[in-house]
Amino acid sequence: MATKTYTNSAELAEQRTAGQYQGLSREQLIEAYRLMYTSRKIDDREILLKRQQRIYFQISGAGHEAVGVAAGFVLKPGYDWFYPYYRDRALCLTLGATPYEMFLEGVGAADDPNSGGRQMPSHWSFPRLNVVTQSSPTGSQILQAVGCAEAGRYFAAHPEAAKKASGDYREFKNVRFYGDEVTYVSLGDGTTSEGEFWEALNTVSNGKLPVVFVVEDNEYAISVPVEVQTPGGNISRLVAGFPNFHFEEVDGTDPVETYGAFARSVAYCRAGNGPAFIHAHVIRPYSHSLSDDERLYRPDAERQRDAARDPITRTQMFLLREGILDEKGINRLEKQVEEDLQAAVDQALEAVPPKPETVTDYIYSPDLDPTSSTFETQPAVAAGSDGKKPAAKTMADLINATLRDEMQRDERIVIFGEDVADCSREQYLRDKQIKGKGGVFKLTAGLQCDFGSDRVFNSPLAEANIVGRATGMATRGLKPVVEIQFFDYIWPAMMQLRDELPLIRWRSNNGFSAPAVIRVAIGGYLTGGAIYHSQCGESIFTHIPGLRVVFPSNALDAAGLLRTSIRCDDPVLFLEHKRLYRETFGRAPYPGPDYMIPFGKAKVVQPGTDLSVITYGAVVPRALQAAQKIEREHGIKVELIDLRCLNPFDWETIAASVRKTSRVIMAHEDTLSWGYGAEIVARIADELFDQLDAPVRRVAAKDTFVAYQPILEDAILPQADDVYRAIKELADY
Ligand SMILES: Cc1ncc(C[n+]2csc(CCOP(=O)(O)OP(=O)(O)O)c2C)c(N)n1
Ligand SMILES: [Mg+2]
Repeated sequence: MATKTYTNSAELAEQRTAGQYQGLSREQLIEAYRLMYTSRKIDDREILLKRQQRIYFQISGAGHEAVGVAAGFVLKPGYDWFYPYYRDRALCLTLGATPYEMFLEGVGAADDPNSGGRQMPSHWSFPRLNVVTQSSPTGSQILQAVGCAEAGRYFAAHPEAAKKASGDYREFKNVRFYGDEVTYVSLGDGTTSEGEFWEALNTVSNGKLPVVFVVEDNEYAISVPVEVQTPGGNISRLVAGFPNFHFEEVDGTDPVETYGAFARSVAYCRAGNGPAFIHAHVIRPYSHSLSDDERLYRPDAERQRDAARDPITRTQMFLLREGILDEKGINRLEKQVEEDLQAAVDQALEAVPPKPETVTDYIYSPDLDPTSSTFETQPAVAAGSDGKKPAAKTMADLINATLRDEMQRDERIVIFGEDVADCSREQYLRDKQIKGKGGVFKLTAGLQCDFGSDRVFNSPLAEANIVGRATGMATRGLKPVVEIQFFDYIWPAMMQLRDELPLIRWRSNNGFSAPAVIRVAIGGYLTGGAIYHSQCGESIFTHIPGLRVVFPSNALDAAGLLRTSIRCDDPVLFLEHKRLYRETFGRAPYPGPDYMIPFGKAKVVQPGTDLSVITYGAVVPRALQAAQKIEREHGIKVELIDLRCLNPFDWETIAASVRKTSRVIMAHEDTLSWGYGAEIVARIADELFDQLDAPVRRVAAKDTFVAYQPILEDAILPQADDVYRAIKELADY
């Protein structure tokens, strides 16, 4: 490993970079070459191994080596944080990852520290170095890096919050922070076209966050050249207007020049001045990956022009020219590297593959089970102020009260989202000119006033920004409880929700975890909500392994399940039905600051013997109305089950009820086809076929959108009458 050059202030860095070779010693320059050469030779060995079918994929860092080594010389492993994309092999080597560890990922070994055989090679994850698990979607790492930097700043301001605590996720989440750490994030030129890149620039610029952005510009995104991605062809020109940045544009095939750019940039960030942006011009001497043939879209002349700038040969020539190494020295160094790599390859090819029975390990926390009795407590209702019965409160009230008590108990909780703050212009609050907003549904009202603007704040109007930052924060040990204003607008965050947040633990083989809570206002029956304020769609999220999905129907359950969501060690999608926020149905007094309901435990709303109705959310009161009416009119006794939690769900309660009644209806507000009920009904058909006296029925929304005109909305969404009719038909079957 290289001798590290730690730059602690802008001044020191400037002194160093002003000297010969930007302050790099001759030993460091030799070490730079050794690392760059090692990186290139690992790629070459992997290419050979792929051709021999000993590994299954290859993507190289060729041409990008000088950037990685320069960054690795300036930044500190295990201190700073790293979100490096797949071309950053040289960076990881410089930080302390070994060639053997890289070959382990290639062969997909059980001992692969990156992912235990779960991810392709070059998808870096080295917990000991603070290299955070990386994925394949281009650009999804950037907002997480922003959240990571925000968490570092938060812990510096709230050191008490970093302490361990027992009884919740904090027991299993070590927090490390130093106060001046910097977060590195890199991406390719093509990836600057992703919206999340711009959402990230927005937040680091506004928040002056210590993030070093590195665009490794090899002028191609697979076959698409840079001018198609970047108007004018130069990303530096486009981002130049963002305030608070330190900008560098360098020849990224020159390790010395690039080192200088990193030294100045990191010093700027570390001193707390704001973010930095390094635009490094590099080359891509090999095709995009082994699945690509660049000769199909790049003529020879262009490829030869690139080859003339190859950082390996350039650096070799530089060492010879400067008399730092002679030819013999170069040969000796290269021979040693190749011998070491041979040994690493031989060892990796002997490595044991992971066992098939481990495939479901680490989808969820192995340490804390939110379905366990740890999360089962009784309500502790305090008497009203006059000693009388405490007042029943709405779901909105109890969610607000639960957030308040949890924030009091756990200083790691931060809340952000669109409009969730009382008022971003704090002065108005201080002067008592205004009362404050606290959410479009007022669920977070008063929390900014009570806990401060660094714990409750507005995000930009960008949903990926909310979930991506939350993921980065949760990875560092914070507990973000963020809000998506309407379920209908969750989709810009879908990449983060489907490919990132719930996968962090599994894909890193338990190296990292991100137990964030995403609160989402969902559902219709609004008379006037129309298409874009009324959708359901929960089954899209219950289809994602690693994500807990909760959907309470009443105030008490919302309080108990929200607390479990916050204290548990898994990511949770907490769905709050807008129509139920202030409904008379299901109001309850506040159940106290420790009331919890375990996940995956349904509630039998009403016991019955003739027929089971399984439902959740806003259909619960509608089904209850139907069940009461049918008992009055026909004496049919319905057992009504509120699932409350959709992933995991309470199969035992469903099965026990079906065994008892032999007739079952699955009812939900979402559309019928491919809806949540399909899974439940399929399982009943599979496992309880012998118990049934009638076909399994479903009541759900029509397979269309929720319309504005109330007559249409009524016709589209399932009503109490629809449930009533289904019960009658099935009872008569
Ligand atoms: C969101 C997403 N879209 C498409 C892809 C397929 N893909 C993988 S790499 C790549 C090109 C990336 O180009 P660039 O950002 O310039 O990085 P480079 O590979 O050139 O270093 C594409 C399109 C992907 N991985 N993720
Ligand atoms: Mg590129």
